[in-house]
Amino acid sequence: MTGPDLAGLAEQLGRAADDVTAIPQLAAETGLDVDAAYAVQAALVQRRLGRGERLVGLKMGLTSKAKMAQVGVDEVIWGRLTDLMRVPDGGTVDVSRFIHPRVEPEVAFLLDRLPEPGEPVGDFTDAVRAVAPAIELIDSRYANFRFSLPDVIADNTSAGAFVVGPWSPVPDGLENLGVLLEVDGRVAQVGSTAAILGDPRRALDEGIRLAGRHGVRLREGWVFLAGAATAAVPLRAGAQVRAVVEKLGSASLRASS
Ligand code: 0L1
Ligand code: MG
Repeated sequence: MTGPDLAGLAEQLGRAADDVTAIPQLAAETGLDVDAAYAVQAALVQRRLGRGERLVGLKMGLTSKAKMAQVGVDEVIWGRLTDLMRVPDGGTVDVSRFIHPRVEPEVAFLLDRLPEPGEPVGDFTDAVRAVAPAIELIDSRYANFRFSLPDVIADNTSAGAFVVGPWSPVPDGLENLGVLLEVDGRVAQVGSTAAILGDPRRALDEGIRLAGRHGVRLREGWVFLAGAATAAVPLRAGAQVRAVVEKLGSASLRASS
């Protein structure tokens, strides 16, 4: 019996993103499981690297109960970030590149020296050089933003774009900082960094552990998106978005009209 055509699935997902056209879910039809889905994700991102993009970090997904409830999936997942996904703080995102974009407020880490996979992070401030408020733009390549766990993993955890605000030294506590997502100056979501696995620092342990299972080692200088503190909100053309994290400041983007 042959397994799913992993390269073919990566190609379908890559074309969906290129053509800005949603596709039906793939996993149920093809018998894709979680391990095979991470292999599809690797091939999908390799397709981008083949076009000259560079790997610049890793993101965690579904780290909060709000996010899990929003998409009906209940496991923490991880995906890859490339340089082309990064939008400067205060910059404009071309929304015509995305199918049904949503934005969510996050906390970003700038990685320093990291332990081997399987070893505990130990002192967080040895592993993380700086912390920043961030916005992630997610965009599922599946119709109606609906997917199973293997589907969303294969789709690089809906990664679309991200903005990182100003870096600060790691503050004393990160586990219960207030978070706001504003759209056009109005509060759209309110949350706390406690929603990110109880403490965003835990997301790094999980990222090292889960990515390590697939042979991926986090690198010094990478950006690590720890996960969203609230549910995501649809990004409309022309919207001005700001994520504010207590003690860390804010990050912002504008959606092209
Ligand atoms: O970053 C995230 O939490 C997204 C993970 C995938 C689920 C979604 O698309 O909302
Ligand atoms: Mg996210």
